[in-house]
Amino acid sequence: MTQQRLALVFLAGATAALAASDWSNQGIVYLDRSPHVVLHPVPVHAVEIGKGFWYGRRAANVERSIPTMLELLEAHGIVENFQNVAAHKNAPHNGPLYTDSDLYKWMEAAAWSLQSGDNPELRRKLDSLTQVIASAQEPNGYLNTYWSGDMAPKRFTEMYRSHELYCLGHLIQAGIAYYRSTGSTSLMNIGERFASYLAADFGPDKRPLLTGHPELEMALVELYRTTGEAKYLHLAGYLLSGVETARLHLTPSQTTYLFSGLPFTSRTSLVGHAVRAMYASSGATDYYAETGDQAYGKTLETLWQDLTRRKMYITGGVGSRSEGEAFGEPYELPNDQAYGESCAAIGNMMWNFRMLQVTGEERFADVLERALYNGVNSGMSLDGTLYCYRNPLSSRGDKIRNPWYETTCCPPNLERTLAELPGMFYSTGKDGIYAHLYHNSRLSWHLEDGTGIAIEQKTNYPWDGGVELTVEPARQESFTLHLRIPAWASEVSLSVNGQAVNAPAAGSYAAISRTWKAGDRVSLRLGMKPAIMTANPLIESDYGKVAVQRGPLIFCLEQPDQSAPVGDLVFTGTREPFQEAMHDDLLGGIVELSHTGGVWDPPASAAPLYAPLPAAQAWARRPVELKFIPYYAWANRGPQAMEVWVPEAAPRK
Ligand code: FUB
Ligand code: ZN
Repeated sequence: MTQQRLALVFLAGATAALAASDWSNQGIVYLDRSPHVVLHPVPVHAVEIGKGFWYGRRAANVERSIPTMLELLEAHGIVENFQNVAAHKNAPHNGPLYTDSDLYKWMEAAAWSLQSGDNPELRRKLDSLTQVIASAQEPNGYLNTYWSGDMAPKRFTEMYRSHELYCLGHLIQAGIAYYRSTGSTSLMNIGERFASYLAADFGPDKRPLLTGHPELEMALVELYRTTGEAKYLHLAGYLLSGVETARLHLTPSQTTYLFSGLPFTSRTSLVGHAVRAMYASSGATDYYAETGDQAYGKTLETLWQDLTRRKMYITGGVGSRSEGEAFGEPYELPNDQAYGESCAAIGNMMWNFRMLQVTGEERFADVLERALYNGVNSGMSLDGTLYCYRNPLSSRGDKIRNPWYETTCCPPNLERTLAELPGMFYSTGKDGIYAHLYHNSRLSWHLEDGTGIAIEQKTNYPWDGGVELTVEPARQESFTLHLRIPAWASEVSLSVNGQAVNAPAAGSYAAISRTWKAGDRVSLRLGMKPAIMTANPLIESDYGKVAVQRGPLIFCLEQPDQSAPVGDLVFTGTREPFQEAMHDDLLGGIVELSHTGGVWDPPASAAPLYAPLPAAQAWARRPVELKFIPYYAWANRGPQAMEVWVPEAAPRK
């Protein structure tokens, strides 16, 4: 344990209800006692992220995003809402009715960030905010600044839209994060008091309850894991059981949109509000991890197939329609109109992270990584101060990044995701350890038999697919090191202490079983040949188009790098190679890909709207070089035209 962790253990001694070793050992989800999982994620503090891709993103998060977001939350009166309720001032509520959750999400981000670097000032801020929040809580545990004062009589009467339980879910998650980072239960206790009130007063034989916006389900399961109180697991099960459709007079269109209010196990496809569906699926996976209820396992698999075969963008983004922030029909994946809310891509990651722990199957890590590097990563600007709410895959140059949104759910969600990221790198399993993500980093943890282990990764991932790992068990020990071989890897080679080992196929974990000793070296090479990707022909918006993927990154054409308008460009010569160049001074340091292409000449805008085929075929196109940048980096040079899917055409004279 580092000095900093020791200091925190000491600091927390006075307030921790559970044993110190307990809280500091818990990951972003704590599965050590969960009977139906294969893997157990390591805590955030166990992985120190070294220089490289995520180092800069996470530094911007801690140095700029987290501090400026608190200033904005304060400036918009979000903290004041709690002060007003505490002071019984019947003042107008600031922000939308769910905005308590934005502060809670910010607190969760700040709390997880403490595990990668203590910050006494931030801890003091979290403590003082905790006091403000506590002072707004009612004696029976109820807490929501919107449904207070004049609105109090309407509590629990409009749960299809009230977000009372959604806000509580975020409060509990923030409290758990703070507990796991410092041992202080003060914030978690506030959430627990509210959850305890719900468990006592609501249920099948009592008052009916509905999450309306799923979120509380996963928070309750995590609260159960943290406190051992079974009533929270039962409450989560009751919410997922969706038995209150009739008592709450819910209509079919409500239960579709809300992804709540019907039995989760009756769902056969992803419909309605995308964030709600992703959070519900995450909560249901948590519930399955504790109960092993096969009906949940079956439904989760069905929904995952629906997601990955019919409804997910190549960026890992989800949610096709602006109207209702919703999933569309199968294969309805428009590029410019894409909703692709940052929160939905984060929900996709959260769900796949949980499915990975439950099953140990690599396919879930692939989706997690796809969303992380692309549809989530695009959500925050490189300097950490501007955010995307929508993440389209095509743009004519609309302004897409803003410092603040009236509905500001995405910015603190992105912040908490970056803060907790080290907790997604490794898991332990009964026979050894699993590496899911690659980056310069050092793991300091232990195997499940208690043997200490450190793993040093040296790599330039995701720019380069070479990863050198040095394994340092505390004593010579037989176990299996499972290394993820992503499905995208164009070639794979593997050696241990210089001796080649049979590498498994892409899309699996390489299981290296041996007696390990300190200093053993593993060399992994993942081919990152740029791939020209095509879409299922049923995706109308991508028909006749190609996208470019290299390693985990999806690329795009952005206007500043092109010699002609992006909308006039076509991809040609699919057998020709890409040129790859690392530019340290472009967009924070990226690999840029160049490929042959064509441009309409004269420009397409000069062509008639419709023309007979021979006339169109005679339309000239001159060769041009296309320059691709990673998708996540777009819109960092102001609003710009951009395309992920580029029309593909045979070369013409
Ligand atoms: O409703 C609360 C949050 O605001 C949702 O998660 C987002 O999709 C946005 O609607
Ligand atoms: Zn959002």
